[in-house]
Amino acid sequence: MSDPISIRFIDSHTGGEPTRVVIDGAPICPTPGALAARDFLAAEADWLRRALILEPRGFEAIVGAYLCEPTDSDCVTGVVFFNNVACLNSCLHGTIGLVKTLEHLGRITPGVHKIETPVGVIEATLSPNGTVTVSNVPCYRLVAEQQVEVPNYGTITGEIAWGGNWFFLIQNQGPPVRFDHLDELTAFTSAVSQALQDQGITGENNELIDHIESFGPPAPGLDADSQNFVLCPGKAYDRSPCGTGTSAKLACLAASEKLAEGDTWRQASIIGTCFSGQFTRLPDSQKVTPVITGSAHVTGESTFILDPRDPFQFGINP
Ligand code: PYC
Repeated sequence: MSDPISIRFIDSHTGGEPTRVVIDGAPICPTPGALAARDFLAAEADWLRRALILEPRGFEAIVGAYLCEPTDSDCVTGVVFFNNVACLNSCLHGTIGLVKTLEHLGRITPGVHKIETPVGVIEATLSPNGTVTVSNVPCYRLVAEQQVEVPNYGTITGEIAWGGNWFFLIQNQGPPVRFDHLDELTAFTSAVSQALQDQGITGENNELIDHIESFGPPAPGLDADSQNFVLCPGKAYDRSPCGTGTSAKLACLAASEKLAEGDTWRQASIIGTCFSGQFTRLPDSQKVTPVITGSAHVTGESTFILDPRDPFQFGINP
């Protein structure tokens, strides 16, 4: 029987949404680049994702981060984020958590840091006051009014947008966007997700729309323009306002001219935490560059032991 494997990691949360950054013990991807690392993780090292995120060591809301050598030497690191079901295209709450983790490790100080992801290079600015501002990849609205027939809910109309992941954005339909309606919101957005798949409604190039966002007015007392509930692939809800989701929202607001370039949008999450965002328009294009600001806190550092004698070495129901 082989020896136990030790995996060192640092945990943080961004607006309540956890990020687990692996800092030692992971298998090393032989090819540089975040895209190559995503393929490597999926094909050769999915056990790492399962061991770190699934119970008994994790739970469904945690997003893991695997660091890799970037192809672009201007980048401080490459990263692939993953959750309870697969690798993600991108994750901005995770990026904010990663930046605070790199600061905690003494690898970076306040300033601008480029990070390579599978969907492109993003730029994160760590401020002396501890907040992190991420300039995202170009984002855009693909469809302004997409109808989908959702069993038990009827016709739901939403926007389809790219924010680094594919989103279906629903405004003022379904259950109230309030924390005490979590179960109904999860059931509603899961039904929308299934209906989109069943009816062949996708992002560009037939890509799966794997995040569903439901928006409503902010709860009284919240200093925000809107409150959201975000269903992630794997059925966990985002405790943060979702950075890629807020980017998709900004792309929609830009496309419908409901927010001017440079103006601030404050997006509250279902638990009441906030990201603020602005966008700039890209020349000769319908695309925008969203810039999202949030804060994260390191919550712990630890080592997992994966013991070959443990029936749940790689998680329950891997
Ligand atoms: O913040 O972009 C985000 C995100 C994606 C999935 C969970 N959080």
